[in-house]
Amino acid sequence: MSTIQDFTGYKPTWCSGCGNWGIGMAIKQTLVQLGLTPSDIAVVFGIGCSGNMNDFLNAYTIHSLHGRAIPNAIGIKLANHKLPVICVVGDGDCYGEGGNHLLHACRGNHDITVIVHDNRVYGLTTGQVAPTAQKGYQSKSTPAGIIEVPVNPLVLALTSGATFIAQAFAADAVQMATIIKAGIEHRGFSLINILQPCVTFNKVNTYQYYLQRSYKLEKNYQKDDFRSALNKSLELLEEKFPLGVIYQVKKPTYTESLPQIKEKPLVEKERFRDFEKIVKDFI
Ligand SMILES: Cc1ncc(C[n+]2csc(CCOP(=O)(O)OP(=O)(O)O)c2C)c(N)n1
Repeated sequence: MSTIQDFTGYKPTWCSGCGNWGIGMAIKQTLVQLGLTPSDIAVVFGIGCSGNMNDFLNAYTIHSLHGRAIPNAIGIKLANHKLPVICVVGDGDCYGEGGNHLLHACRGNHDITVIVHDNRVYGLTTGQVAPTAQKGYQSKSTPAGIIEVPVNPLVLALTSGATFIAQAFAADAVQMATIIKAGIEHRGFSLINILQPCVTFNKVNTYQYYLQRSYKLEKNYQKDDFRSALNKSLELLEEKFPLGVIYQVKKPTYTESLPQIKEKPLVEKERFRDFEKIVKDFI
């Protein structure tokens, strides 16, 4: 049985009060609850304050490129679809630079869990505007206010084919852990958008801001109904934030649909075990 300590890496360098602390703890709690050890899971990080968790979490990790966590995660999953694979990324990373990868991962129902730290800014590079920021939001990169309308990640994922869509709040570690666990257990593509206050660079979308505008989904909410999920996701237009699993349906995953690896993962196939030979074949 593993413990939080087993998953603990270096001491985080996040600002005090940053929502990332809660998210980091919820991820570790989930991995313990799932009975995993650090070598049972692959975690792919993007670049950002969120991506710096690469050093703070002890597991098999890749600190990839900005916007490129998802294709790395898909690659790992294709090589070994028995392994749980999660991505930890920022909103700039996943909805901006890597937006294209998100769309196609949803379309393929790739069995990965994407956890997005949605702080509406580029935190690591000191507060430029990110794609989820509200129109008119003033930042050092948009002193007169952002001109573009915000990306709605929930609608984007839903209409692109994701089979699990959830939203959580960085101040509620218990609900976050429940949702992350459900996302990892879900077979198929899961997007978990976490509302994460950036206490240093975003003075608008604060803890208070989200506390006043968020609510937990009703107990009788039908998460397998596409129209209900669409309506819930559209509430972002009014800055209302439903928290919980907004959509979940069962559909074949990408690897389940791929005849070549139906019978066993690529890594277990004899001819892929001889790494020296594969390298020789290519050079
Ligand atoms: C290809 C590329 N473009 C830009 C950068 C510079 N860069 C590093 S972190 C970052 C912003 C990160 O913002 P976000 O993804 O929202 O994560 P956060 O820091 O807010 O957690 C940028 C633009 C980079 N490292 N690589």
